[in-house]
Order: sequence, then C-alpha cells, then structure tokens
Amino acid sequence: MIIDIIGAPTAFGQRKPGVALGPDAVRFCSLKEKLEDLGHQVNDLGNVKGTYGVWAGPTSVKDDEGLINLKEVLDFSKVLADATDESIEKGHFPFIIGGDHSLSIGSVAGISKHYDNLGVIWIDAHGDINSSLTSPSGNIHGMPVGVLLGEGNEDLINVHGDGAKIKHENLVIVGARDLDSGEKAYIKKHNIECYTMTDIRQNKLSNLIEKALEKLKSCDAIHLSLDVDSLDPIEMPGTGTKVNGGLFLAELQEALTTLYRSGRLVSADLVEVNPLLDNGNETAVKAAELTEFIFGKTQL
Ligand code: 5AB
Ligand code: MN
Ligand code: MN
Ligand code: MN
Repeated sequence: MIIDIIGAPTAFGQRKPGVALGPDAVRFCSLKEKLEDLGHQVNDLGNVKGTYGVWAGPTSVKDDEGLINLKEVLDFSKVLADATDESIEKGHFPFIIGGDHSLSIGSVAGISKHYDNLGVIWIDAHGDINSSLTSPSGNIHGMPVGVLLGEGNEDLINVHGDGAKIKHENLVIVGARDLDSGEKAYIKKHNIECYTMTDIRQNKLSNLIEKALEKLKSCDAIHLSLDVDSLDPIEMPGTGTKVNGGLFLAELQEALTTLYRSGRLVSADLVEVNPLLDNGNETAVKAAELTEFIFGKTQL
C-alpha cells in the first residue's frame, strides 16, 4: 500500500509539555525505512502546522464551556482534517503520529468524509468520550470520541463537515481501565462496545479484536486510533496519562497482526508519545516497532 506519514505535533489538548515532539521522535526511529522494508511505498508528508504553533503553555484557563485551548484545538483539527481527507482521496493510507489525542477530532473528520459507515477501533486506557459537561479536567484530549459521536461543543463537532462523524454502533473501545463516571454512564446508555482490561485478561486481546471486527462487519472501512497509554507504563513510560495494569507489547503486536490481516484498516493514528517524559527514547523506539505490526510485520 501507499502510506502517507502525517506528523500532528499538537499539545493543546492537554497540559504537559513534550507531546508535540512525538511525531519527530517516532520518525527518527527509522520509521520510513521500517515501513519500506515491509514492501510499502511511504511518503513522509512532514508535520501539519496550525496557526497557533504547537504549545500554549500549561494553561488552565477554561472558557465558559469548561474547555481548555478550544480555538487552538479547533484550528489544528481543521488543518489536519484537510490533510487526511487529501490522503484518502488519493487512495493512500494516512498514518497520523501525535501529538495528543485531540488530533483525532481532525484526523477522523477528514477520513470519515469518504465513508458512509466508518468503523473506529479506539485502543486506549481511557474512553476519551467526555464532553465539557462530564470532563473532570477540561482537557480536550479526553473528549475526541465524544466529539466524533456528536457530543459537546458544536464547533468541534462540525469540523470538516456538519454533525457526528461516527455512529455509536460503529465504535469499539479496547483496553479501558480508567473511565470517568460520566463516561461509564454514556457507554452504558448508548450500548457502546467496550472491552476493558478485565475483559482482555479473561478473553485474550486478539480474540476480542476478532470480536470487534465482527461487530463492525457492516462498516465500509475501519480506522484505528492507538493511544500508547493503552500499554502498561512498564512498556511505554513516555506518555502523559499513565495507568497501571495495561497491555503488554507482545499481545498488542499479535492483535495488530489480526487487524492487518483483516485487510479492512484504511487509516490509523498513533498518539500521546511524549519524549520529555520518556525513559531515554524507549517509548519512541517501541512506538516505531509497534507501527511495523500495524503494517503487516510478522514474526516469521
Ligand atoms: B487520553 C481524563 N479522562 O478527561 C480526562 O490520554 C483523562 O487521550 C483523559 O486518553 C486522557 O481528563 C486522554 C481524566
Ligand atoms: Mn486517548
Ligand atoms: Mn489514554
Ligand atoms: Mn494520554
């Protein structure tokens, strides 16, 4: 396939410096060469640039709605949506490297334009399904799933086309172990498919990915959004919102192999790598290696 690497160095969705360095850190781990070795054609499109740079400082100024850095997140989302839209238009596979998870508001908005029923597999310790009404923090990186489902701030919802970008029944959350009370209530109310770490320990991750693919069988394409905090902090120390009891690298590699073999993935985000919180460059190196499994690396 033809892969477009799109760096999305935004940090406006949260308050810790460093996550905007994620795209370059992962890139510097020979990412392009690794993907070419798997037989793909790879275009590195560089980093997307918004109007406001990449970092507003550790602001905690909330607007009336309780959102932090709304105008910056909105601006970045629009620019990124244009980039992913264009990539899909060309028949390429956009691979977006973050940056904090608010970037998925833009990446998915651009991609979803091309499909009637885009499925999304959201691998994360968190649900990211807050809105300004339920968010305990005001950080927009905890809200992209909510926004994509049409909840919360209207301007965010209407980025790159009016209204919700995905349907509740076309979403599967995987790896959850730190859901806020409002998120739990929302997931139950809308009957959203959500595999917690308890489910994963009882059933095996790759089997649950098979189940997710079955659940999404009527979708015309699938987008993967992979937050590195889904992995255990022992595996991925360089990320801003660590939660113990997470995935191990080996089981996620296996699950990504299952996803790749399905042939249904059209796009992916890899987010929340923060080199300033890393142990040396461990997280960036492992993120680049994990990416190989998204694109078909096998152990034999
Ligand atoms: B991440 C929290 N639920 O809304 C919130 O890293 C954490 O993109 C969000 O998954 C974590 O602030 C967002 C407490
Ligand atoms: Mn996330
Ligand atoms: Mn997370
Ligand atoms: Mn995080």
